[in-house]
Amino acid sequence: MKDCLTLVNGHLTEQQKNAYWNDGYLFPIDVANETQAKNWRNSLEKIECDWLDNGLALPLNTYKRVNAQVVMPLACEIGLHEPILDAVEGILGPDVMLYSVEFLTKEAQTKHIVTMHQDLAYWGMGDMDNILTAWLALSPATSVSGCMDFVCGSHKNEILSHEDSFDEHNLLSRGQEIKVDVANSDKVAVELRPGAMSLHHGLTIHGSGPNQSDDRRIGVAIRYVSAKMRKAGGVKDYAISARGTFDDDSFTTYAPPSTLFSKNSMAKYEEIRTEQAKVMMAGAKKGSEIY
Ligand SMILES: O=C(O)CCC(=O)C(=O)O
Repeated sequence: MKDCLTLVNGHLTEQQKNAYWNDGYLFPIDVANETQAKNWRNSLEKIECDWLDNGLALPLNTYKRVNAQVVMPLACEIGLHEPILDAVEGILGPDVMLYSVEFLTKEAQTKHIVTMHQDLAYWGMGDMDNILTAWLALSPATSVSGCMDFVCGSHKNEILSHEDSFDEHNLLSRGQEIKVDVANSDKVAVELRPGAMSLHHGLTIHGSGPNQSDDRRIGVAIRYVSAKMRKAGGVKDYAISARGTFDDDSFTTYAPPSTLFSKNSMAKYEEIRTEQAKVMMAGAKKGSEIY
């Protein structure tokens, strides 16, 4: 595993910012110590234990897998964690919104994978440079446990053609995969210790293999947009204000939830899910739900 990058007072250096724009990613960045990462993991696992069969309108996994920040205070706590925002600000600038928090778990010794894709292929974002993903490890992310692989410089492509597989072992909503073969030698393994994160551009080609380890591989993918972001076709979307200022032209903002799965936050979740599904599942041959 590579040593974590040295930041200056928690902020990215010019050299690190340049590396992000050149390569389409940056890692490993230390944003939480071992105890903090363990506490977050424990809180997530307690929710999984308490709420698995607890009468939620949708399967628990749906809430964890997309827009968890709408209904889970834990997701907001992670998404608004200052050291993460300090690094994100170095790329997106001072006005940052929290767009989505996604808990991406691969159970020990399972076949789940993420096929090579570009995030922006289906998100309907008009603007490619004003969105990024911070992916935080809550358990060791290694080549054995199914860490992500990035393709260096691939964000310099436009959105490439993708194909939907809807494979049951694919963690992605449509099982989408770029129609280009990526050689193993072009893949950079994004190995992270718990509490470290990577940043990646929305056009960076990436995916991940199965978890062949004896521990769960737990990651939190946090999507941020800058206040400059405008969605294609003037479509409005939803976000939580994280830092700085923004106008309401493109994103409707809403407050972080104060309690887990509250009635109000569940109604907001449904509203957002319905609106986003119209964009994300446009043209899909099967189904119209996001996850
Ligand atoms: O968690 C993974 O393995 C893949 C995550 C991913 O595709 C993403 O964060 O964009």
